[in-house]
Amino acid sequence: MRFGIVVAEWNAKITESLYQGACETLLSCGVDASNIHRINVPGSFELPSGAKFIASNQKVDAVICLGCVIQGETRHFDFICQAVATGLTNLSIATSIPFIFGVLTTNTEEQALERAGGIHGNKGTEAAISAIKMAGLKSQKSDGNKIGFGK
Ligand code: DLZ
Repeated sequence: MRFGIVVAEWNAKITESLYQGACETLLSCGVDASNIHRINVPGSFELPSGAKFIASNQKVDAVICLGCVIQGETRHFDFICQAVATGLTNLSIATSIPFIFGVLTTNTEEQALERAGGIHGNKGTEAAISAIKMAGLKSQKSDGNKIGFGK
């Protein structure tokens, strides 16, 4: 399987840890390194357009979107989180490709670090597992209680 990974550069220390978690998980599940395609975008707000770009230019089975939005004093947080969630949902529904929401939305940097390889695990790893599961839906047959998208 082939995967795209889009990484937001805002809060880069955290998003790089998310990337490491996602990449290591894909590799440990048998994905060839040559089948992992990474691009960077400036911030989480640009994740949907980066994800659309990679899906249009690479033949991928799923796109993992990694970002970290930390609550500040202004309302940026709300607008960015809403835009990413809606953008990725719309892409997933409009195409046959899963777009995975690997975005931390936290009150503090400490909370983000705890979820990027800290005491609460690594959201990048979880995102990669979701991507593998969603990409696998295409090969599921619809039989009995199992519902899939395969013929
Ligand atoms: C502007 C901004 C702010 C204030 N905070 C974050 C953040 O916590 N996480 C993040 O990924 N991006 C942030 N950005 C940048 C926006 O996502 C976007 O890149 C800019 O508004 C340009 O469109």
